[in-house]
Amino acid sequence: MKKIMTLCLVRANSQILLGFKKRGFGAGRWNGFGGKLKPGEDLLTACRRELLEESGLTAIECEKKAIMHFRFMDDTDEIEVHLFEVKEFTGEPVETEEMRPQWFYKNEIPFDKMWPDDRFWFPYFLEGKNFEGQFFFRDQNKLVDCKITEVANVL
Ligand code: 8OG
Repeated sequence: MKKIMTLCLVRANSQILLGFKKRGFGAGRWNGFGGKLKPGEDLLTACRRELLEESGLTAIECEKKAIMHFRFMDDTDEIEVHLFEVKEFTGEPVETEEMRPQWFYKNEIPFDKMWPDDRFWFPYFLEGKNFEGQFFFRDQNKLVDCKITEVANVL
């Protein structure tokens, strides 16, 4: 089965907003904001909802930047993550029970406290590229294979 998720990265004043995940899948790591689609929900609606729920920000515009496929050795399910970028929003970041938000400059991104694949694809995102990625994990801490391709348009 395929689990479809959104991931939203907010950019403002040369900084990226990340949230420290306090509970659930990926807890203890910094990440963008996102999660599973609700039944009947489209990607954009889910992206805006998750961003608001987890950071307190309302997206004015979301731009699709990437599609990433994650497979784990001990799990037949595949995770498909749709990455969006938000450059315009209203509101101020607020800490929620799930996430503690913080702005980071490009050279301060805490890759050693993020998903292990992020250090490979973040440079594409930071350079404004669209891309597709395939990632294969042994477990949640060990990435064993990764392939990233720049694309003109993300489907
Ligand atoms: O609903 P939940 O918080 O469990 O959603 C997980 C979030 O984590 C969702 O936004 C998708 C995202 N995510 C993965 N894998 C990876 C990954 O390898 N790197 C990053 N940066 N985010 C990921 O599911």
